[in-house]
Amino acid sequence: MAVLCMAGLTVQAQEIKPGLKVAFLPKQINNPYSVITGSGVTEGVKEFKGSGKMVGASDAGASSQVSYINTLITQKQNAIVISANDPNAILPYLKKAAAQGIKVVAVDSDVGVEGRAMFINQADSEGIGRSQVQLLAKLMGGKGKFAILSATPNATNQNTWIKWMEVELKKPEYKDMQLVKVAYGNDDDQKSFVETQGLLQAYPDLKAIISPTTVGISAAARYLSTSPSKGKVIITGLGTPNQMREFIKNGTVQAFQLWNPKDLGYLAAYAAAQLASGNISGKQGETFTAGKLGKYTIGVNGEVILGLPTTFTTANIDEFNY
Ligand code: RAM
Repeated sequence: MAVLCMAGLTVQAQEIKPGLKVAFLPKQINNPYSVITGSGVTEGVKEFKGSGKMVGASDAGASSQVSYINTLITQKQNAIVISANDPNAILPYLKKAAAQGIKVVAVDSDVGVEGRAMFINQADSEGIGRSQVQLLAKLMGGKGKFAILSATPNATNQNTWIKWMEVELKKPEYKDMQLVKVAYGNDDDQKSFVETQGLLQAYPDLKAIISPTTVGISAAARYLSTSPSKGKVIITGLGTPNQMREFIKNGTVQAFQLWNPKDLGYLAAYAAAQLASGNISGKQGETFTAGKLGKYTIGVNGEVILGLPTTFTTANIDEFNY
């Protein structure tokens, strides 16, 4: 950290060391959401003149990230940016990485405080969970049966959001809404598609499916778009505008939400670099700059929040391209 003296003021400039090796290990490599987040990581790494890469398995399996972490340790990466499929499965390996001086930053789906120095969260988890229910209630007219189509059963992010959905659902205004089932599509397109079909068959009077995963919501919308339930059953949740555009345009989906995954990756790359440069340690109250996104303050348990999610409808979907 250099100290600059400007007009009598002492300012601490956070210089990022050149040549830092930053690896991004998403939940799965072929998920369009991961690809967009990865492009944000790459943009950040280029700006601070590091070398970046994205590695990972094509499935979101509980232990599929382990061998990649081991390889990144061997390669002596300066930082690992990771989104957890199953925090327990990877914790010992992340501890090993940290013991060798590698800075670990969780992004999107936390690995737990013991496994990382910081967690870059897309938005406040409570806010995501509650606003998902608020949107669902609006679309359902506050009445009827609905199911959740989630990602993997141990995904930290989806489980936290579902917990907050359940808290929100206890409010009296939702008394006529009934959650009948939480199904898991494992962030696998085909499994999510089949689970959607199963839900519609098992609950013929199902009024809505809420899927807080970009893989689930797009598979569910694809199933619904050619089924007799189109226009009758509501699908909402978290999706990317590019994957959901056709379903908004053809009337299968009315509204869904998301943040900008590219900004999320960009912010995580800067956090990793600031840690690896020794400018921050991940403690609450520390601040750091993240290029064009500006200044962030580290919150409780090393958490940093990107910003607010957006709701996409036919009125604004064409303003977004990711
Ligand atoms: C999927 C993944 C990811 C989640 C998004 C909303 O792509 O499960 O972790 O943040 O959906």
